[in-house]
Amino acid sequence: MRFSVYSLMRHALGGAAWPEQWRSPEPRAAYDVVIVGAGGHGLATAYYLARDHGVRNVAVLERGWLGGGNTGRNTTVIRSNYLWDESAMLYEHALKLWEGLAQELNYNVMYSPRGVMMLAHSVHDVQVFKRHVHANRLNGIDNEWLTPEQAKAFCPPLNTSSELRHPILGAALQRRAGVARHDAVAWGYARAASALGVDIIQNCEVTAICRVPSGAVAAVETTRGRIAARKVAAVAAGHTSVVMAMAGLCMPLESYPLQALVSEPVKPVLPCVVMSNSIHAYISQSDKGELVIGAATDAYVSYSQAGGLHIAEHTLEAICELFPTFRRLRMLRNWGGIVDVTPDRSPIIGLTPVPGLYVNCGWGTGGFKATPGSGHVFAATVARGEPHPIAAPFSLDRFRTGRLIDEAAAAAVAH
Ligand code: FAD
Ligand code: PYC
Repeated sequence: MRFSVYSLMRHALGGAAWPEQWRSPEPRAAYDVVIVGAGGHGLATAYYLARDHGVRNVAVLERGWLGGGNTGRNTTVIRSNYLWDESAMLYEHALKLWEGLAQELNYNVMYSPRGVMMLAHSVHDVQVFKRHVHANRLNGIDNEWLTPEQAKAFCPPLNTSSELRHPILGAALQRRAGVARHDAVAWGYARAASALGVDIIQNCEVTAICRVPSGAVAAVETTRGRIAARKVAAVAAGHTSVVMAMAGLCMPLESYPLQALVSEPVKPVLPCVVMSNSIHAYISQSDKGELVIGAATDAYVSYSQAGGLHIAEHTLEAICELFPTFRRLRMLRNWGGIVDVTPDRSPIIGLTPVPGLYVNCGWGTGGFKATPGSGHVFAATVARGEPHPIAAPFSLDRFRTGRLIDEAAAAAVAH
């Protein structure tokens, strides 16, 4: 059964048509779907392929370790307060799945809807966030406007003094939004997918995508040998451009370092997530007690998994102005990830010009929140060979047609 795809392809190609460079060694295995990247999105895709579409002959190939990419490096903010209808549908679909995910996976992903508050510091901010509040409510998504006094009541440590260099003029609050435990999400999906028959192979980097003369994908070359595949789904986050180039595709993506840090752990002091796009900082408190603080992307493209120190310093200045009591805390550790950013700051989910090759990428600084929804609609897209209705607007083709989904203002941190 495992080798049926390979045998069929050999038969279809009549042996002689099989390109010389692939003839030896023979593929070690053959799958209906090979997923490149065992982050949350890749693992969720595998899980929903098996659960909803009966596609269980699936391999998830990971060059490092499971969840060791952005999934294990992010600051876990989950929200669905995006501006445009297409995005609202996508992120709200994900938020609804988050609400039942621990039960679904029988794994505690520690989803905690403690509220995400976005601060407005200028007339422009106020206008933009109020526009989001109205747009969200028209889409049935909770979001409300708070005065500075109401923001202070919701988050007592917040400094709402009018003496601030960037005073708080109000805030948009999504109460159903919150945080989760990032690595638990990867492990939860991995365990559930594995239980349904999916193979998850770590330390297995995809180094080439092999295509038959008609152009369709047929196999991937990896550091552990060749693996035949009827379909290949690239879910490689910051390295998507590299993977897609293996199939001759140039993607509308730029890769940037994005960094975060945590303080030493303290008793519960911060009841919600607070974000400030204007001054480039956001903060929450993990269940371990650490204050989780995120910064902006670096200004330059890079594959280095570490952001500039001056950017972290700027973020800490902003945090200390917003929360003067946190000045006394020490930093425990910092880290970075590589995020892939599209021109309109919205993801790409769907088919590609290469038959059998699918892509899920471009989540930039904000894909963790989408993990369940992304996997769910991408699995349907890969299984059926046509876009799931929620995924359809996020096609690669939109960069040709010009039908972009500009979510720059909803991005949590400036980039
Ligand atoms: P990843 O988890 O990166 O998985 C991709 C995997 O592909 C990696 O494990 C990688 O090793 C593997 N891979 C790459 N190339 C190959 C290859 N050739 N062969 C095999 N495997 C390969 N989003 C939010 O919604 N909220 C947040 O608060 C938030 N904060 C963030 C903070 C930071 C510091 C960072 C870096 C990101 C943040 N994000 C946030 C963004 C979020 O982390 C990502 O959008 C999301 O995790 C992407 O998930 P993924 O599964 O697509 O990618
Ligand atoms: O998209 O909400 C978000 C986010 C927070 C931090 C980084 N991204």
